[in-house]
Formats: sequence, structure tokens, C-alpha cells
Amino acid sequence: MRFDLTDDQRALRDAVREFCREEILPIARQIDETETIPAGLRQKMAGLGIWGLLAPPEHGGLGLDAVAYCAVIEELARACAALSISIAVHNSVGCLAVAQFGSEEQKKHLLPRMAAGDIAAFALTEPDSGSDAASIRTTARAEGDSFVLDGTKVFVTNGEASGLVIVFARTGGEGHRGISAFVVEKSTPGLRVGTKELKMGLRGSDTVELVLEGCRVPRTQILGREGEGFRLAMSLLDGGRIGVAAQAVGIARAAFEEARRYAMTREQFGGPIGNFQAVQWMIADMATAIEGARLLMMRAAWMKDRGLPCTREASMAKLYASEKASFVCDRAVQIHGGYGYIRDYPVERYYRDARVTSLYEGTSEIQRIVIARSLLKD
Ligand code: COS
Repeated sequence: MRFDLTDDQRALRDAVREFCREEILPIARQIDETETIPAGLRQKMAGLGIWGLLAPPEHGGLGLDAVAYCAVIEELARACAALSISIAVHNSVGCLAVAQFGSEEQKKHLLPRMAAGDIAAFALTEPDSGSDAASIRTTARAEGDSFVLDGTKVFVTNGEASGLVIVFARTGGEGHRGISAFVVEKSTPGLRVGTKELKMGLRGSDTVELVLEGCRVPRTQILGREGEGFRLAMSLLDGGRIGVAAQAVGIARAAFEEARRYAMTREQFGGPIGNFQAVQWMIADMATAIEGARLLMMRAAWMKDRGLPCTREASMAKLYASEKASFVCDRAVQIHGGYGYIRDYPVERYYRDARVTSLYEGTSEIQRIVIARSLLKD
């Protein structure tokens, strides 16, 4: 199993790394504190093709495979996790939703817009339907050539910044077979942004409630087949979870690099604290955790690129990488001592940002369910 990037992909990864160094790292703290991603930055990223990482080239995107996509998301997350999740959601469950399940007309109409930076959101979760995603209650009632959507979605990443939302709603009876997916224009009457969440981390990425009240959507905006929305969501989340693993690896790497630098420069008891075995062991455990997480992430991405079933591997990568990201950030704070607890040092932000990676796109407990079910079936 080799995870090589092509020359073009490596060049893109390096260009993204350079862009992060020049344009994102200097304002990452500001993004966290102001809870806003500057509009100018979004536009500059469009110039690099970031909004179309996973959109096919014939529709204006870069058409990256999963391995290259993970390498790019890791770079972005290393610089600014809030920005990386906005990009990851837009690409992995936005652009790919249309590219994989859309009609030719939908692809032609939507993908070039999305690749140019018209941001997508993914609205599955509801106040009473989180881990049990098949229990959603938002309804889509057929009326002539339209469906009328009613319900409330919560924890919608990009919900405010987006121009399009992939909404999951019930077109049939109970259970997962009654769910369909729709592409809904944000400007549609009857769709409004509700509460904006104030979060522990990823503060630059908007997370909102979306309220649908008599929101009329043409039948042509169903994504995939009626009644197939749940399977579509699950299959997209396989890829999304690999992307969250990449994000977790990026945050962990950022924390590790800061801790390593600090261990080599901070002096106590007459020498750098990295001379102490207690610190050396932490550094060794952190680096090993990151390497392990990256390998699991790359294995899942490599399998996805070959069309192999990778639900279990995606969940393993997400579970391991997210939990290790929290571990690595915790150790990075520890190595910084009291300085790790104040905002002047970025490890404080990394620690907060890492925490959500074991919550969203399926909690660690859900990943364990997915992994165990696949190991214990006939
Ligand atoms: N890819 C394609 N189809 C899948 C799939 C996948 N990865 N996982 C499940 N399915 C299909 C199953 O094959 C089944 O279809 P059929 O009955 O037609 O064969 C259907 O989906 C239902 O599957 P299952 O019985 O496993 O569903 P459950 O209700 O038990 O739910 C979990 C499974 C818990 C794994 C799912 O609800 C889940 O992932 N929950 C977390 C949701 C989440 O990640 N939310 C975050 C939202 S984005 S921030």
C-alpha cells in the first residue's frame, strides 16, 4: 500500500502549505477571537481551487482523490482548524454529494458554483436526532411538482455562510427508508438561520440552527432517489470521517510542533526542558500517536480511492485520530506548563479545537458501533 501523491498533487499540497504560512497562520488567532473568517480569505482560497478540491475537473473542480484531499486538509487544519472544517464539509459532504448522487442537470448547474466558492452545508442532525440519525422528524410533503419542508436542523456547519444546503427530510414513513435528500438554495423562502452556537473551539467556523417552515423545493432538487437519503448520508459520512481524521492529524501536528519547539528552547534547572526524560517520553508518545493516526487515515483514503468498502476503516481512522488529537494537544499544554493555558500560546486553541473531532460526524461511541458491527457480522 503506497500513499504517494502525483507531482501535481504534491505541488498543490506545497502551494497550500505556503498559502497557510503566508495568509492563514498570521490571522489564525484573530479568526478564533473574532469568530469570523474574513471574506477576502475565502476569495483567495477560491483562487487556489480549495472550494473545488473534490468537485470533478469537468465541472470546474480539482477532482482530487481521497489521499491527496487528506494531505491538503491536514495542511489547512495545521494552520486553522476552523477554516479546515468549513472547507472539509463543503467538499466531502457538499460537492461530493452532488458529484456522486446528483443528476447531470444538477451537476452542471451546481458544481461550478460550488467549486468557485458558493459554500455548501449539510443538514442532517436535529434537536432530538443526533447519533440516531434515522430518527429525523423534518418532513417533506409532496405537493404537485414540489416538496414542502418543515422542521428544525441543528449543529449545521457552514449554515450561515452557505449558499446551498443538503437537507435530509422524511418523504415516507418511519425508519431510514423514509428519508430523502434535497439540495436547497439558502435563499428559498421558508428557510431561515436560527440560533448561532457559541462553541468551545473551531470558533471561526459558523455552526447554526436552520429552520424550515413551509419551505417549497422543486422536485428536481431531490438528490439521488426518493427514500435513499439515509444511505446517501451514511455513504458520504464514510468520506467525511476520513476528512475529520485528516483534520485531527493536522491539529495534532500543529500542537506537536509547538511543543517540540518549546521543549528545545524553554530552560529550567539549567537546561532545555527537552533534556528531561519526562518530557522526552511525552514527545515520543505524541509523535507515535500522530504517525499511527496518519497511517490509518491514509489507509482508509487509499481504499476509498480504489472503490473498496471502507466504512470500518474510515471509522477506525476517525476514532483513533480524533482521540489522539485530544491526547496530543493535552500533552502539548502540559509541556508548556502554565504558558499552555493562556491565549498567547497557540496550544490553548489547539486543545479547544481538537475536542470536537471526537464528537462531530459521529461520536467516538458511534465509530465504535460501526467498527464492532462490521467485525461481528457473519
Ligand atoms: N454506506 C452506505 N449505506 C449504509 C452505510 C454506509 N456506510 N451504513 C449503513 N448503511 C445503510 C445500511 O445498509 C442500511 O440499509 P438497508 O437497510 O437498505 O440495507 C441502512 O443504511 C441502515 O443502516 P443501519 O441499520 O446500520 O442504521 P442504524 O439506524 O442502526 O444507524 C449508525 C447506524 C448509528 C451508524 C448511524 O445512524 C450513524 O452513523 N449515526 C451517527 C450520525 C452522524 O454521524 N451524525 C453526524 C452528522 S454530520 S455532523
